[in-house]
Amino acid sequence: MLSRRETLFTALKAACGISVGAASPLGTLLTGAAAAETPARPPREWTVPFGAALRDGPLANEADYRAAVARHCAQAVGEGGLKWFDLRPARDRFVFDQPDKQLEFARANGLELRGHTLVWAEVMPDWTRTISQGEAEAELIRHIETVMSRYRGKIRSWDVVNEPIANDPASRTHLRPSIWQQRLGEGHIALALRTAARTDPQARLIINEYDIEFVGDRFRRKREAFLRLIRDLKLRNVPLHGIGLQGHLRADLPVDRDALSAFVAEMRSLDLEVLVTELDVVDDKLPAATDLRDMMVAAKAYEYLDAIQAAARPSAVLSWGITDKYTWVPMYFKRSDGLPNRPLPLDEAYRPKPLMRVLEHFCGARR
Ligand code: 9MR
Repeated sequence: MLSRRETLFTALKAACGISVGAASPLGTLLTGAAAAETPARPPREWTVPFGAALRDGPLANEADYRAAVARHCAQAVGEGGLKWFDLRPARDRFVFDQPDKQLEFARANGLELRGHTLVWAEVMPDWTRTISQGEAEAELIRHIETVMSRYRGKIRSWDVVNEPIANDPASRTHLRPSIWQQRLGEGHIALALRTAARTDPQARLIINEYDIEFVGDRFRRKREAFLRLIRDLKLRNVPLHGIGLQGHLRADLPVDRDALSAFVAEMRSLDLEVLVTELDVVDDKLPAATDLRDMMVAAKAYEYLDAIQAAARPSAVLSWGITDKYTWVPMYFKRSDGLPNRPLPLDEAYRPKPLMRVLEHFCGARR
């Protein structure tokens, strides 16, 4: 009779063509109730710091949530809080309550808090539409100076610019439309980075982007456009220390291993650090069965992290949430069978899933 493990591997092969040897490292990582039984690795033992995005509701109201983050993470980042929409309800008001609370929690638990984000086309408050072309430069500078100086020496790594490349770039110079792009052109990116460097010379300045990793024409164009922007900034000596690969993986899309490794190698050759900033695995198209689905999610993250690791060790890996209980995924990728999505390292009861073991494998001390 087939063991549970063999049955799962057979199903995995049938569902997504991934062939896993029972004794292979991936096989060991993917299977077994052991995922739930393995004690969490204390964050201080991570060689690549692992972290997660924080959601403010449960952070304020749920002891289990706080305990899970403190137990598993060495880093954290606000899922919201530092975005313009949250921080700037009106032109003359900055509201720092959320990020202040995140920082307090991070510091109390020995976590490094990352800053997300200073420049992004999305979730801009309505009043920003009234910023004129003549005012845009001063407004952007004021925002970055005000926010970064408040957290100087406390938040040491910033997604200064988030998602600068067009969703489906028609050319290598095709950037995402935003009020900054409309008012100031591409120069707003260098302006933001220079302002950030002046405001906090010690901070690590990062540009963060998504959809860099898959097979397909749109993803190739996205990589090329991102690479063009990064090379251009480096060539002009604009301060930039690294890039963030968001890593919102689609379980149904194959990772372009060679292209992703080559991209990471190119970043390293430009002396840039590479972070994985928003890892999760979108499981809307996966089979319903929980065991199999969790394995497929973990296998996808393995495929991705292995391709990055083949070129360079990332300087941190953060998932976009810690528990399936709180995830953005159903906002865009609800399952048609009505089952809850399972994109994150811990299940809704805070039990580690196979994805957590994959993360421990890549980030853990014994590697
Ligand atoms: O997960 C975030 C969600 O809760 C917010 O409503 C949304 C808008 O602020 O942003 C989500 O986070 C996004 C991140 O900031 C940038 N990359 C994509 C993330 C998922 O949409």
